[in-house]
Amino acid sequence: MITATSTPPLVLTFAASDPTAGAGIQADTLTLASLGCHPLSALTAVTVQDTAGIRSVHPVAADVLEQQARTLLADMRVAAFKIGVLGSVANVVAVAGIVADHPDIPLVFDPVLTSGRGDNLSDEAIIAAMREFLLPRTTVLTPNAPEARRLAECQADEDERGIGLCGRRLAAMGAQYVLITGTHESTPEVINTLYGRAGVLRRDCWERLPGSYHGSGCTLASAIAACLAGGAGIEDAVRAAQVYTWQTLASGFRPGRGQFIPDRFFRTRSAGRDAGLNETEGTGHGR
Ligand code: PXL
Repeated sequence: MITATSTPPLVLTFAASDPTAGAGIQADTLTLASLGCHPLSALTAVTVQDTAGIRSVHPVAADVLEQQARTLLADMRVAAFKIGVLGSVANVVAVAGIVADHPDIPLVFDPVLTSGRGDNLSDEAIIAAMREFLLPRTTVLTPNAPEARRLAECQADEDERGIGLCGRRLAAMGAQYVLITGTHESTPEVINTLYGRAGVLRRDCWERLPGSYHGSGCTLASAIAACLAGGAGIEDAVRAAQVYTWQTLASGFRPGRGQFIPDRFFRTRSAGRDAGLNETEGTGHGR
């Protein structure tokens, strides 16, 4: 007999495929699942990449993207949206139209402009479309400091006042909350600052880890979406998502010749290790 169990919170992510599963839709899916949500996805683009860099980006046609999302939304009650790489101006406009039809669903927008390795993921036309169509509908915007400067058109210094100007400007452009991450800044610790319409709401400092990570921004934004979908308030969601993300990075692994990948299943894997399930040598071989 099949028994119905309760449905976990549903989070719909609009993102591009990253075959390494370091970033993109795979990163979102892993993060959302590990935090107890059910991940729905609308694919915006296909990338060809390995852990060392991106070879090419192939946007999905806007009408196909739109059909994916609208089909899901007609069937299921989504608790939060998360947006990552969109791939084209037409895709920005299509996603903006979809989320505008669901104004009560919180929206976490990670405005990815380049990869951590410097590959371009959004040109100036896409950035202009993000400003015009998506920022005014965003609940939590999660740029890193260089993205915040470009998006806000603000040549701000690295100091608190400089980056604070970008945060306030992005809030004035329509985002309800702006979490600017400090990974790319030269401070000894990583300082992440949350701005609201009235200014700074909280500032969190994190030990700077030595590795170079692929997908930390996707992990953070998806974790915020998962917490919001689970009913947390903005500040609690932002705090809990940072704790989780830092732990995934501290447990990160290097599967290839390039960057480290955050381990979104660090809890399951350490529990498995404790139970002796991940042992690669010793007993248990079939031959
Ligand atoms: O980490 C940002 C990001 C998001 N989405 C995709 C990516 C990257 C970075 O490389 O490839 C698909």
